[in-house]
Amino acid sequence: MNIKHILLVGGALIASVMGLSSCSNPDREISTDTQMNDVISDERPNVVIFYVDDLGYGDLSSYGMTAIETPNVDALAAKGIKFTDAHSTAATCTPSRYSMLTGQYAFRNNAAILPGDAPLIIDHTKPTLPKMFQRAGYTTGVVGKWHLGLGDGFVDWNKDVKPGPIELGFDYSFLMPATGDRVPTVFLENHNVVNLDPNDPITVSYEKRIGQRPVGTESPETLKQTADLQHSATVVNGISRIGWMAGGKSAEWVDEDIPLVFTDKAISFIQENKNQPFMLYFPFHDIHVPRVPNKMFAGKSGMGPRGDAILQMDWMTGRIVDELKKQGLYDNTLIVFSSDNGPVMDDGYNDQAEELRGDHDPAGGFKGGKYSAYEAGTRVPMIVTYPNGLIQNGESDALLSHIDLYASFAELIGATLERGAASDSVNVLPALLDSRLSARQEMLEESFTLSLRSGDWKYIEPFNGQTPDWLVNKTAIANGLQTSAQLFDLSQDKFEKNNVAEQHPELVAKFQARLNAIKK
Ligand code: NG6
Ligand code: CA
Repeated sequence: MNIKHILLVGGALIASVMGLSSCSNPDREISTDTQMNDVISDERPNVVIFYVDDLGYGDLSSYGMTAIETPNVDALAAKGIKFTDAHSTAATCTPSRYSMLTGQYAFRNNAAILPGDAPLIIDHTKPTLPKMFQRAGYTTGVVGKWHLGLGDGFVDWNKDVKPGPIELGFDYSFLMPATGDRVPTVFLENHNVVNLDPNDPITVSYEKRIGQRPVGTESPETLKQTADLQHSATVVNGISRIGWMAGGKSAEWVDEDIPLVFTDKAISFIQENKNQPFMLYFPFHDIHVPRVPNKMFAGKSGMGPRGDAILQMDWMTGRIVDELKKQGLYDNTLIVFSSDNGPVMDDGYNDQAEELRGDHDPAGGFKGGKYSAYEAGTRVPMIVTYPNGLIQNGESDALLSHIDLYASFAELIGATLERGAASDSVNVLPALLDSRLSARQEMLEESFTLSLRSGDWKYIEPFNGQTPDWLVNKTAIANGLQTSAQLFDLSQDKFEKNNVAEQHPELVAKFQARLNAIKK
């Protein structure tokens, strides 16, 4: 380990002991502003978080997929660290993102999947991951799917939409407000809807039908894909959505172009900020439903739109990584590539994901998938690259969670955590940089219930609560929601086939006591 970069931030000496090899970017002179004075040098890395939506552990060729190739992501895996026991914090999107950006478990704030008109669920007066980067002098950006709510409860899409990412510490944001399957189907740049015609204002309702657009239940002939009842409200661009929307015609997105728009915005952000350290959070819409790939990828995977969306996601990753290389930034950028939860085949649209998957196992053998308390709910692909800072690349079985990025990045950039910030986040930076090192001993997995890993043991808390109707009807048991405790020894039983709770009542009691303590 060598002390490579020393800088004075706000008068305090911060020495960051990273294993950085020589890296000198002549452009990388830090500006002198009120936060930064007497700067000696700033070689702190940029940070890019590629956060794919619903990508399963087995959905990359570097993680065993044979049906199609993901060469751009595989190239990252080949040069970086490929984690085999890394986890999203939760088995669904909103709680995962909540935890990554706050360093706190989502259950502490009852963060669950949000409707498209929900208020911002992160308290913007509290510390956040992007604010931590900002305080340390980084420029921060988010481009992609948000799904953490916007506004204070009465959002008017025709005015400044806030609070949102800007108030949470992002200098720039370009968003899909919720999900691709939820209205409003418009982009938001910073505080405003893009291309909105003031004479055609947008209204959104999750309660009742509004507007003149067709709805999926009445006009199936207008649809590119049919959908379940939940996804059969307002039709935009031949896709019926959850929720109703009126107005905003000129602002509607075209689903097939979303990958191009997001990729271009990310590239512009990199170009504009190449001269100072930046953090870019890039949450993909892919491979979430509705899967409506661009014509470059439609029909190319042989597995239908879900496979095509994987190819599209890989292409987007490649373009952004290429831009980092073109700008001479790649070597000094720490890239995290991962997914917000496990895989799902049918998530509401008839896109034949199941019928066309052939032998492909999106969960890579693990039990469950998106929504599930079993491993495939949160065990996701995770790759870290950072040529100037990696100590040892290769495969790592370190146990870690995305909730740890907050504390780990603080260490990476020499920032101190504010009091009370990121209280559930553990600094696992050494393991992010060295594939030989372990990280956590214990880790929580959130789903509709809670699971606790302790080394190779996995405990699933009994579940007696309520789930949404669509989950109860379809898959509650398959998702690990049982009224009695479940315990698995993953060292013998990686795929959670054999519940040994009855054989180990003392362990079950210990796990439950520990969970209760974490909850407090
Ligand atoms: C569910 C939707 C599902 C998906 C999910 C959020 C129904 C029946 N299902 O409520 O399609 O949108 O929410 O996915 O409405 S996530 O990856 O953003 O968590
Ligand atoms: Ca998701």
